[in-house]
Amino acid sequence: MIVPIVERLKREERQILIFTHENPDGDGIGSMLGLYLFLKKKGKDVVAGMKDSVPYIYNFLPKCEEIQKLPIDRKFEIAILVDAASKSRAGVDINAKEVIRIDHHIGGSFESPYDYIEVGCPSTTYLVGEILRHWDEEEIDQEIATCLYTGLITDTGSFRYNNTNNRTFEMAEFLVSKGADPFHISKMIFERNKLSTLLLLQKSLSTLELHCGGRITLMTVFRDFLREVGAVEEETEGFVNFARSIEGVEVAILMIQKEDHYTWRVSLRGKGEINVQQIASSLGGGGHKDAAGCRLRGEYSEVKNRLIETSKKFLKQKKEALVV
Ligand SMILES: [Mn+2]
Repeated sequence: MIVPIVERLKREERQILIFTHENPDGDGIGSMLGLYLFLKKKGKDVVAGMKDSVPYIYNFLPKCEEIQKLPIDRKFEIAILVDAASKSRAGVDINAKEVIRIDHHIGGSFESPYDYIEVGCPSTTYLVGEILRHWDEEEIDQEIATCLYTGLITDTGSFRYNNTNNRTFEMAEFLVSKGADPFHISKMIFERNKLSTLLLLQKSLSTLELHCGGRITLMTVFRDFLREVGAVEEETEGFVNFARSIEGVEVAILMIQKEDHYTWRVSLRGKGEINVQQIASSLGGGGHKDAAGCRLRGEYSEVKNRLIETSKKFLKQKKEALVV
């Protein structure tokens, strides 16, 4: 329901915090900034914040330098969480009396009666776009459109994934009519690679393993790789898609080793019938049907085997379901 959140934000006169998940992607930052810029134009007292700094590939986004680093030592009356299933995904404590969630992830917690959640939506920026269009289409300018378009293309893999449909293109058309420049935005995100990113990809590809007759692929980014090529963790964005791109792959897994060498950030991507969100959630994570993630702790081979065995189990279940 779009009316409650729009009416609520129109009425709000206190300071509003907008925040997103840690390791932010184009959709998280795009939704946060798009909403932030619009609310500012409407005269609202608004702060945008996240745990991490803005990743290099998104540093072209308008006013991204205004994003504050969380935690902020202040209590907010109201906060808006975008593109995350629960406020714990922020990676820091959020000191807010009330949290409203705008999101398209499966499951997650309901934070407020004003939540605007639609699981079938291509991106959270799509939902923010709907809210702003419902409120005041005239106020959507080139900067806001650029932020929202960014989330739309990053979450749909540049209109390639199965969340791409007529609604995706209708929103893209609208945002382009408001000044979003598809060529410029794609160039800024995808055509400014650092050499260190390519060297990191080279090392990571050398770890590629195929399991279950090529239906499962797994790649690892060890902490040492980052040090050896002078890269940072955010440069691994999109690596998992190389593992998924191989013919016949149904589940692609990327393991990223954290600073303690014992914690692993895991990305899962699906292709076809399999629902990787179920795999992730059985391991304490979450996400969407084709893109999900979780965090695991343990020795490398132990965590790797757990991921492969769990994926196998879900592939087997899928096969049995098809036979029945
Ligand atoms: Mn998203």
